[in-house]
Amino acid sequence: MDVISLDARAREILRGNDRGGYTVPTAGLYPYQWNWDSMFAAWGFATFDLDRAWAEVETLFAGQWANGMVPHILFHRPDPGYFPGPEVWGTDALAPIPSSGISQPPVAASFVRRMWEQDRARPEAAQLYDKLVDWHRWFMTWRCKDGAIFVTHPWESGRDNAPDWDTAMAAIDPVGVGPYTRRDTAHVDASMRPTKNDYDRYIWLVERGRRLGWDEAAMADTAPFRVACPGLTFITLGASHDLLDLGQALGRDTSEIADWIETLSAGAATLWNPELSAYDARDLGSNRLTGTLSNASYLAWFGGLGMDGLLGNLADRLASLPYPVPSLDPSDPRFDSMRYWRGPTWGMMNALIAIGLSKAGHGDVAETLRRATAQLIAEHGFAEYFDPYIGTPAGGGTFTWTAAIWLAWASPSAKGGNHGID
Ligand code: 9WN
Repeated sequence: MDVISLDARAREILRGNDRGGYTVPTAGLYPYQWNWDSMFAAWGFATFDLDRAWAEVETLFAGQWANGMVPHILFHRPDPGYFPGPEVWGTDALAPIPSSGISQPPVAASFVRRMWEQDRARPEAAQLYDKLVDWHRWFMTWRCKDGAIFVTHPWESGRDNAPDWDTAMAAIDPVGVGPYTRRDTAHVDASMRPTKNDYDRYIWLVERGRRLGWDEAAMADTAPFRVACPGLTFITLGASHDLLDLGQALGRDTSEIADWIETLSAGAATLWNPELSAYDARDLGSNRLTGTLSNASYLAWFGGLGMDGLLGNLADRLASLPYPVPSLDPSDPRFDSMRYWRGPTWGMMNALIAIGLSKAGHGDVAETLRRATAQLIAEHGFAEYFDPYIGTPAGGGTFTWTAAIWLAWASPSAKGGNHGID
């Protein structure tokens, strides 16, 4: 397929996954609005329909809780094809739109900033600004320890079965969970998905939150799962930089955001693993680093940071693999090239890594990554994720965020936002 046809196909995928004001990640497997997927969708829509792009963000923020949390899933319409649905989460008393009880990486401010730059006369960014600040404040209040952002459920990281969580997950005894029926393995081969062991613990954590009424203070007491996440830390940090710039342009007092940036920039050091020469996750239960070099480690530049050694490490990866960046270091014994966040390449992570590289002045490396991602999608389609060695498409097909990052960044026709990725 040539570039014009690929661009047209990507737009067709976004339109096809549009359910009216929100976009599903892919039909069947994920029938609801997911938080960070939606923000990539907005970035993609913004390349050809800015009205629709803003509508996506507004629909997501219509689901914001009074405490500032923006849920990771909004269950706009009932759908029996996904488990766990709203009845399992039990958030009715708190959620303006039926939703999950946890959040997801707050990339929103970064894409809102880009959309605002496309047309500064539009009112949406100013209208959303306070909601974005409230959400970031929720992360800083309830998910920040020693300056790093932690997850209370693997789903909150967006990297569900990443090895970062293995030790903390193993410490959970999922007593009393279920019985339940998974739906994901009816859509996708089980070898590409998390295991039953993982799911028992995912559901056990949801049942615990529900039992505690999703009261953050109550859940923080004796929290069974708390892992500081490099992805969440760097995304919250990078998005805070964008929020601060936006706030200043809107004439707001941004001192609180400046404090968050300082806290997170210093706190990221607690995730540096000298043995890996990379940022790692830290299990707050044992206070130990997890020994994991993931694609989230390379989001440091997105957060405005970077460390000697990290760039060389990434350059090696780009040179040695046909379809980088793998979600786990291939030399790690836990690497599995087709299993979700334990090896496969994710186009949207590549886009975030490249945005960071460009911001940090490593435009040449960002361009290498863009070309590799464009080749992967052109050869293997708009899948959810891909085998990093042979490019085999995996997970769901006709995937929203893969189509979106194609349009906004990977396609040779993309303008690349305002960071010169073209
Ligand atoms: C649970 C929708 C979501 C993404 C996540 C990805 C996967 C869900 C699942 O799909 O998670 O939230 O059921 O597997 O890991 O990043 O937002 O695409």
